[in-house]
Amino acid sequence: MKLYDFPGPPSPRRVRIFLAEKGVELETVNVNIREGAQFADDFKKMNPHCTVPVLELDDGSYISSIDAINRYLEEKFPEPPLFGRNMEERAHINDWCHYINVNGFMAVAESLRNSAPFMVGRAITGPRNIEQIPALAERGRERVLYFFEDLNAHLEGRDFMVGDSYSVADIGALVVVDFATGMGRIAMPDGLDHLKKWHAAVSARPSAAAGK
Ligand SMILES: N[C@@H](CCC(=O)N[C@@H](CS)C(=O)NCC(=O)O)C(=O)O
Repeated sequence: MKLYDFPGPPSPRRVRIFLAEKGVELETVNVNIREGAQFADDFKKMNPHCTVPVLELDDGSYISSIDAINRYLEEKFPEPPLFGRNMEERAHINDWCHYINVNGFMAVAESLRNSAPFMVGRAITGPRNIEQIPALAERGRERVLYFFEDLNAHLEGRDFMVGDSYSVADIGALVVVDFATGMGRIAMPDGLDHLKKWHAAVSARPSAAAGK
């Protein structure tokens, strides 16, 4: 296996933290997306969607969705389980991961990619240039604030997103919160104490430093 990676952006970090929690190190190739390396012909042959990360599998094929990558790694390295320990946990983890992707990750991306000067003409990832729509940036920002509120309500009385152990739902939520408050420049409002407590705890795990 080989991981095509780049430190900083949220998507590669989700795989990095996952690997760190498993205690696994993979051979890694840096793809500098700030310099446009995702559009190079050789890279496009591996991933026509022009995004990082990409995982080269043992059979020499490539996958690029985070969910597919982390599920493959879970099967390769089952311990500790990060997709749940039983059917019910797996169902709730999948449920939360979907929510986090659609209402968290996509909302921050909507806000950032439709407003940042360095993303002019790059409102959506991929090989085609797509123009920014400023109103979507405003809507994305609003959605991120709702996302913070929803996570805060869910995390009341909980140490983890699902059940009593750390999972991919915690990884997804941590990366989205850091993406929002970092690159996204959307501060977490005052008063979200459950979210802040959980965020401090998951950020203190050694894996949280991975992919930064
Ligand atoms: N395929 C990934 C998303 C990967 C992605 O969006 N990667 C971003 C970095 S976070 C990227 O490669 N961006 C390149 C670009 O903006 O051109 C998923 O399953 O969510």
